[in-house]
Amino acid sequence: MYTYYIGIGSNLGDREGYLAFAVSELTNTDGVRSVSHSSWMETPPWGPVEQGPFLNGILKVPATLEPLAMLDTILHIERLAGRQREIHWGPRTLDLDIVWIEDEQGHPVRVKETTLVVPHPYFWERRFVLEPLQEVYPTFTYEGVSISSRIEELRLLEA
Ligand code: A4P
Ligand code: MG
Repeated sequence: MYTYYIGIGSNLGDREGYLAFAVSELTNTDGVRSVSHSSWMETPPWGPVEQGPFLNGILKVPATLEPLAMLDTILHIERLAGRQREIHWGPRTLDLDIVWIEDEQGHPVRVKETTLVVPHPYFWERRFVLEPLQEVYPTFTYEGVSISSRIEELRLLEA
């Protein structure tokens, strides 16, 4: 059994509907035990692409699926939501990214495959990931730094 922390975001169309769709599809996936999630947060677009605001959150998903099988699952759900891959970092109906994985003992699981890198390479730089992650995992620490102090640091950097 693994615990997956999956970043979810949408900034096109019925954003809330797409997030609810992803929760329901994942809940009905074989090998997924349950899906709980943070609140949905309205966030300004991050990165170089000019685009509308996102609705973001984090899903907490205990599952027996291996990481590459979980990746296939979320890519399939993105496709069902009509996701088209055009602009890198650009607008999307639904984006699902595996941010963090723990094994049954609560140890981090690291993955470095051509199609999957976990922890997600930018997660520690992004408030739109860390703020909802803090809701579902308040004791989270990364390389000795607590999630609350990292969020504070990012807020100061952006101010
Ligand atoms: N891939 C590798 N590692 C992973 C992982 N940990 N989780 C591969 C999921 N996929 C992973 O992704 C391309 C490929 O990455 C996948 O096929 C998989 O094999 P993609 O979703 O098609 O590409 P993308 O979305 O253009 O890139 P990426 O890196 O997912 O974009 P990001 O980093 O998600 O950035 N601002 C706000 N406020 N909120 C947002 O949610 N999102 C983005 C997109 C930009 N700005 C944003 C937000
Ligand atoms: Mg993605």
